[in-house]
Amino acid sequence: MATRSVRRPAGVLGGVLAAGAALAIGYLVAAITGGPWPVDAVGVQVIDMAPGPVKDWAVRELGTNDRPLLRLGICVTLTVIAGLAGFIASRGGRRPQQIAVGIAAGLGLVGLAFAIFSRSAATSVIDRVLPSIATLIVAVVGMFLVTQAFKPNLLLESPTPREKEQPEGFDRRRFLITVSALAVAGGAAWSATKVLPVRAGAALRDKFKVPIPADRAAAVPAGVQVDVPGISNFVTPNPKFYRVDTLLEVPRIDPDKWELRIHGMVDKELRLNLADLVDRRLIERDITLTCVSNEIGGPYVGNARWIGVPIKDLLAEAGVKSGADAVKSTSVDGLTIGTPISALTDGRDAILAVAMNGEPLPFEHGFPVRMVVPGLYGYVSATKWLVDFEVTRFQDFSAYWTDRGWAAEAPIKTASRIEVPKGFATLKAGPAVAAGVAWAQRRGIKKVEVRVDEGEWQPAKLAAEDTIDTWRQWTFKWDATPGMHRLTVRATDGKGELQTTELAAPRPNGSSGLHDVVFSVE
Ligand SMILES: Nc1nc2c(c(=O)[nH]1)N[C@H]1C(S)=C(S)[C@@H](COP(=O)(O)O)O[C@H]1N2
Ligand SMILES: [Mo]
Repeated sequence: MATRSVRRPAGVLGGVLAAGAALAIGYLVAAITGGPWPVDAVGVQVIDMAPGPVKDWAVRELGTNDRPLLRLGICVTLTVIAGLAGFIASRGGRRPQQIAVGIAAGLGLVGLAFAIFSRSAATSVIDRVLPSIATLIVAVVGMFLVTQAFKPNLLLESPTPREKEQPEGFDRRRFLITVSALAVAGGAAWSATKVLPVRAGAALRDKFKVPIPADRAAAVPAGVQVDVPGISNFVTPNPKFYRVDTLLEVPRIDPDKWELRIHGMVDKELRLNLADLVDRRLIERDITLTCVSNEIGGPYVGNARWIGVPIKDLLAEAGVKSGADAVKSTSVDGLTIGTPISALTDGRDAILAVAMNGEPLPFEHGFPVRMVVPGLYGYVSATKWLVDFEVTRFQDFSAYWTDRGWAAEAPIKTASRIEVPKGFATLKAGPAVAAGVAWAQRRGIKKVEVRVDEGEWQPAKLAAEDTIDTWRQWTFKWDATPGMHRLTVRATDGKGELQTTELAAPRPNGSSGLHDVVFSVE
């Protein structure tokens, strides 16, 4: 029959648009409430449950791109299922219609369940469920309307005998109205999230004024930045700072509502709001952060000027009970990080940071308060969106990444990276300059050496040192002769210890081995 060929694609289109409108409207409600978009709620579970090797692969191959890809994958999966539901509905009749609406309701309920149980930054239960409830309602109503275009239309009629009296057919007009309405509603909701300042965000961050630290950092010495095109900025601009976290949404905490509880094995529990916190002695320091997931030569390292309260002051105020050897810190989304108390009290500049490069912390980097501890990889020290700080013992808990096969304690390994030339570049023959960075936070960098092909190690020229907690740039002049060449770099830390050549993958406690680049000279 003639209409069959139209009905089926129409059903699929209707199902897809119902899903699209539901997801878009859910996204808008999530933007307004700060609650989790159901897609993100599912995504967080995927992240939490992904086996280590899969996650390592995603971080390595996709980097920060794994976030949009994960969202896309979930959206596509949901939309395909909804399209299938629409296809079923296009047969007309009670059963297919029930199945289609049932599938829409089922998907919506799954989203709601994930929103309730997944890690999320939403603080109130209402915010947590509203986006999924909106999604659920639009999905069910949308799918119901789609089914209404396909005859016989018996969804709301019970007596079976009447089924025969109903004409088979396709209500084209009704279908067009429905899909147009879904497309417009979905499109409008999606556009609204782009144009309206709905993410009450910016305003929240503007509420907080960066305080003036009592103990300022010295000016960054002249000569820390080498003048070679293609080298990193010595101070990483905030928008370029690498980012590693395990949520798909970015928590947006209201600084007026933020509170930190310092408790556990302490003499006196502290509860601090943001004003209380910055009312204490503030220090300003340049500290280079590094991620344990960074591959040899990888990008997950950045250097910033931070302002914050020394953690040792807060611990002294609270009074650490004997026997405690760890702090378990928790972020607003429930992620936990374990840090040795020794690293927080041995005199290094471990801080609860409130500013990054002269601004309040960007939302992506932990606004309003995060930890920064020189010398430890981020996953054991740099808790963003910090809300809870418990003095405890390593043996009494295990943190988020420790549960996923990463070491409980992880000092940063000495590393060096070639930034110029890039691998597989083509250079002109003649005098050439290579350049890069090296880091060994807490120890500093004393020497960097470069090797051309299998030649002798030759000293690179070190740029000025800022502090032992920051990375250090270097340059190396050499004479490039035609052909394929390889440059390899190695660093020696401030204690005189050479960077290890032993090859290690990031898991469990950081990659090691020498970085090299291969390129051709013409
Ligand atoms: N709340 C929270 N804090 C977190 C993380 C996270 O996933 N969630 N990731 C940690 C890791 S693995 C690193 S390397 C640093 C990265 O900080 P950045 O994103 O500001 O560069 O933050 C740490 N703090
Ligand atoms: Mo990390």
